[in-house]
Amino acid sequence: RKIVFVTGNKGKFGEAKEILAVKGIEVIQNRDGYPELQEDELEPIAAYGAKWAAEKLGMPVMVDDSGLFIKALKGFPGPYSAFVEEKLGNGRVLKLMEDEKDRTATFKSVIGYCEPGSEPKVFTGTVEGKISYEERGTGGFGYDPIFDYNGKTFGELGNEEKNKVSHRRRAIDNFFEWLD
Ligand code: ITT
Ligand code: NA
Repeated sequence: RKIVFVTGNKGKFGEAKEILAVKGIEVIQNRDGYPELQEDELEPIAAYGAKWAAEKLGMPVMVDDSGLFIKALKGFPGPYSAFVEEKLGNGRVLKLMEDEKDRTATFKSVIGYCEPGSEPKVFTGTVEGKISYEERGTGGFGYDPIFDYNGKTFGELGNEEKNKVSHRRRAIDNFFEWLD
């Protein structure tokens, strides 16, 4: 089975490719993008994007809309995670969190999947962690160096370890269960 993964994010693609290879699914990256709705929730963004891209490409398509939801910041950056990562970066997020005692945060990944002529499906995965006090580790991508999971940041975990417990892994497991 082959699935086109529409994403411009190399880190996301690499992880999905590794996770799905174990399940015997080949993923092909397409970097053409899709219109991202302005919504408070990731689910409708992923559903709309998958449907749009499936019809455009005429092939089964998956997308992954993800984000970091920080409790003390009322869920920010959430659906704005890509914008905040690009414009502000991890250092500025840590600055916002400077005086916050509650470091609780949730990483969330929503996989949108659609076959041409069908309705899109969405599959969610989350992982709970804490925002670290400084950036640690050089692995992964994006917010990984500031997301502490049981004492180690995702940047300090190897790819293999991150892929066992990550939001993306959990979303892909749900997706695979449905595909099967
Ligand atoms: P697409 O082309 O797939 O949309 P993107 O990077 O724009 O790629 P999103 O719109 O879903 O992705 O934004 C999610 C943001 O959260 C983005 O800055 C990612 O780098 C970051 N992110 C997502 N998953 C992550 C993970 O597993 N570890 C660290 N950061 C992550
Ligand atoms: Na994006």
